[in-house]
Amino acid sequence: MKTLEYLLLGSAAAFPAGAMAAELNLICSADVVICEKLVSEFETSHPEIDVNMVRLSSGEAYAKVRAEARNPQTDLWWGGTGDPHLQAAHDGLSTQYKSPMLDELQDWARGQAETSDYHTVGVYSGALGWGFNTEIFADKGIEAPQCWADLLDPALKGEIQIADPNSSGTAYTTLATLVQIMGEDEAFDYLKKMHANVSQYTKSGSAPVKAAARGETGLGIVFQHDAVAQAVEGFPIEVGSPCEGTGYEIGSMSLIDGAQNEEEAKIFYDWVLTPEVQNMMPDAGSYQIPSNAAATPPKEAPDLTALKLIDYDFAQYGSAERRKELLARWDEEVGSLPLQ
Ligand code: S7P
Repeated sequence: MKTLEYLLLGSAAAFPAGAMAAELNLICSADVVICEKLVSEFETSHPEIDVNMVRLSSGEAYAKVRAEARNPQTDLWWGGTGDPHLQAAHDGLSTQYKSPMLDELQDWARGQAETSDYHTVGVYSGALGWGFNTEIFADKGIEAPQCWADLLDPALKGEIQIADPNSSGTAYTTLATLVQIMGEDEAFDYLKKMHANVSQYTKSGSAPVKAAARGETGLGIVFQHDAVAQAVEGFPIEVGSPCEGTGYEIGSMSLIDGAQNEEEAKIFYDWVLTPEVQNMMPDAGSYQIPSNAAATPPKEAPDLTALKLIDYDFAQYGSAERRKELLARWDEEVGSLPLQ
């Protein structure tokens, strides 16, 4: 992400003429604003390393890492929901790394490392829910939804957006959450009924609440922190947390097996787990709970201890078999239905 001008002028003191900058090829699966902030802060503090970053949704990132398995072009995958990181670990696409920062992390972040035999680690956490546009709801006289069941209200016809779980970790977390709350057959019945209210399945997980913020749809099923981000920006968005309970993510990070720039990847890995870096996340509109126990959770972040969280089974729903099975069933029974 360095400009030509920087390379020619700004780095002159750091690099003798003819010296090549070290590189890091990074996939970033959180919101693009935080991805760009992390890259620019890292390059400022480590001017010797030039970061090539691509922003991809969690499922797309997994697909890229998998497609590159024989000739890895990616060194490090930061952010995005934990399930596809666990699947990558299971598939041997990521490699074991025990960061010296591990002891500083919250139990849930270390737990993610233990579940994957240290092939991935938790970087942040956040709960699923929705954000709805209070002006659209008031104009149309729609009651604020309290529960997953309320999203089947015919008054919401054409007013819901959610991402496609094949590309989006947020939407896969929703699918896995509903299966854990309702049972698999009941969850698919529910999703087929809710389909009548869905106007679009987006590629990225946070797009639905961005659309709701701009008045393009009434409600987006998203991580609550992504709805908070829109409300903080001043959009008429209210955050909802389902009464039946809800799932949550352990956003994760994985070092890619066979990375061409493994040393640089480890430098970024350790750096991004520090409290100083995690405390910068709200500056980029990112309101998840940080994984370093010494970092300060943003004051705007939903208080996860006050929510009705399910005991999300990360090992099962991050397993390659279960994820493939649920996505195939979603394609066949929900994704194939015509939009109204
Ligand atoms: O915006 C932050 C965030 O919600 O984005 C990640 C998400 O998985 C990326 O979007 P996709 O659903 O498109 O994969 C979350 O990990 C993160 O909290």
